[in-house]
Amino acid sequence: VSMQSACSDSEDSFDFLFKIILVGDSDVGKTCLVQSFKSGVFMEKQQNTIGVDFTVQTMDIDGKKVKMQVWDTAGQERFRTITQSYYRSAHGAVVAYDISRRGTFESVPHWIREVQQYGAASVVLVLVGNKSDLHLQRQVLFEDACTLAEHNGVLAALETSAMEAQNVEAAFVLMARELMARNGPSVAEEASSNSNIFFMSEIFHLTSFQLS
Ligand SMILES: Nc1nc2c(ncn2[C@@H]2O[C@H](COP(=O)(O)OP(=O)(O)O)[C@@H](O)[C@H]2O)c(=O)[nH]1
Ligand SMILES: [Mg+2]
Repeated sequence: VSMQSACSDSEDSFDFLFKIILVGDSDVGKTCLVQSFKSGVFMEKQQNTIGVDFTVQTMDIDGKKVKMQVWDTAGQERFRTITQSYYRSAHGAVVAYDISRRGTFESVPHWIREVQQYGAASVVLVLVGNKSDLHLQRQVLFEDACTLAEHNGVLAALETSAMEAQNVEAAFVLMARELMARNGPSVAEEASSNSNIFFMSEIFHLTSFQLS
């Protein structure tokens, strides 16, 4: 799998192209997260898109043009039957749960196993506790998410709110930075000195995760 393309002068040129998949139980807000990442807009009701498999978002990260191809499910996760091809050739996976529904957090190991079973061994995992705006209904401690992340080889854990556009971009940026670091030595040097990366070794020093 080639992650890095040659740079060209065309408008569609990019330095990196990554396929990112979203997994997690129904209604945790996966589609809203993609929507928020793509447009910065929260839409209350998300249709299950049929025919459209992914959205593309291009970002400028550390002076590189990074194209993120973000794949969302079409609601099949309700039956826990996401097709294996969904996982194939993914570089990164966002494993999402809802901080106000404990059951969705308890499903996280299942989703991580699916990614590890059907995806490449090198897939970068980021654990996202969505709906952080519902903190009054919180059923999952951030500390528990960190512990789970640490025990499952997950790059980082963070809490997001698609509704309030909190940390959504951060989740994708830290995923992209890690993938860039793995695929370009010059980028890795830059990235290691950047405080925006929160690896598991650092995350325990944070009680809340805030980028902007
Ligand atoms: N309060 C709150 N609700 C959210 C948030 N993200 C999504 N939702 C709601 O959660 C429900 C499920 O969202 P959706 O994106 O369709 O979940 P999916 O099944 O995982 O794709 C919808 O009613 C959304 O409006 C969030 O950050 N905060
Ligand atoms: Mg959805």
